Amino acid sequence: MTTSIDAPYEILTPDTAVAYVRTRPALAGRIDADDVRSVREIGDGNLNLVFVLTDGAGCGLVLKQALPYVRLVGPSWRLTPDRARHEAEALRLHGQLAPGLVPELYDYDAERYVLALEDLSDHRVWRTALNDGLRHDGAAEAMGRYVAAVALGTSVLGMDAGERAATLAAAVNPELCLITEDLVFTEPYVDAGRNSVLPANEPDAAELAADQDMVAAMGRAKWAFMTRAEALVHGDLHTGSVMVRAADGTGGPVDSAKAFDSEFAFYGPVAFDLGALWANYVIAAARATALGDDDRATWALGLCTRTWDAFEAEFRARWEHGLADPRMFRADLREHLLATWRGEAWLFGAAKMTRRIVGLAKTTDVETLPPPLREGAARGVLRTARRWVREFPADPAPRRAEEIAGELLRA
Ligand code: SR1
Ligand code: MG
Repeated sequence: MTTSIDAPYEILTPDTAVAYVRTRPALAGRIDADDVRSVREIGDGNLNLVFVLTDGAGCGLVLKQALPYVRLVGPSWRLTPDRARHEAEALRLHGQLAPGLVPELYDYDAERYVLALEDLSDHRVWRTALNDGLRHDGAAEAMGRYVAAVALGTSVLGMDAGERAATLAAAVNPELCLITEDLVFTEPYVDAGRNSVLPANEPDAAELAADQDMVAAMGRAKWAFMTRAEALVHGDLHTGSVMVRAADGTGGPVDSAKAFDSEFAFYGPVAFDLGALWANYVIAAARATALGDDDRATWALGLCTRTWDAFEAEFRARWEHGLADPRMFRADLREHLLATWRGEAWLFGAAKMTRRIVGLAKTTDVETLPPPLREGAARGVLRTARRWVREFPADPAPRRAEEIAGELLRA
């Protein structure tokens, strides 16, 4: 399949991956290119090719190459491969600010849009682990700390103004942002022909699109997304963008959790990443509720507070020592920002929930449920989103968001 791709640069295949490694000086010593035992293409995302190479000593290396189109749809949807550069630049910066919370980047090839990355074969994608009923406690807190490190370290709060301006300019990522603007904020309400739901959920999707409070809230969310260049956010921080490893080798507490796939990174609202996590916790809870496991649903919803509390604590800690200009950035600003982000996490969470139910690029949490269960899970998620945008101005406590979701998922 990969050999016939029409691209203005050479596309990697399992047969050419080892030869490619030999051409990259930065990869010398990362893997024994003379003793590679396996090359597997494992890309299961919507956009890219991903190869894992393993040598005889067990050393691994990941090569991730951006295709010039959306893999999920095919060559008819062209998409800039320069998204790989955005991912590389975000990874470098985020890795400095939050060591251990993103994969290590060994090399970036700007001519063939290839990132060479740390092998995380001893980790699992958090979403699939959640689908399997595992927990990996500590991952939600790790992601809260990651978002906080990025919020302070890439914004004017923690970065020199000139450096931040240059970073922002390089991070303008219009094609990837347009995908989010369309798929997340617009299409659940104005179908562009890419939406789909079970027949039994068609009334739910129609109610959503006709909900004028929801549409108005999504207009405000889209405005914030498109205008508020607060920090170099991840931009697509769902549970499928987190790799987890349990200390006990099963699904117990994590000794490692890493945010990956930052190709949607851009200067945007800090709460967009928090909302993405919250939305996916709700979706995980919807699966648990559909499967009759209310304890697990309560646990999954509790991840919203866990992420928020870790975010808040880390942000406060970094504020103490990491401010670029403490003359004007004082405690009152810190409290204002935290209150703003806590409320906006509800708004962006609602946006990220509905797109995964009615729009293109759904989630396995819900899609792998048998249709009779999927119907109820989808309805519960859509109702949660609609209630979140109504309630958050009154009570932005994450615990309240969890309670609302719990009630509506069970209804
Ligand atoms: C067309 S790309 C669809 C989705 O895949 C990515 O993971 C993003 O979430 C994007 O919206
Ligand atoms: Mg992705």
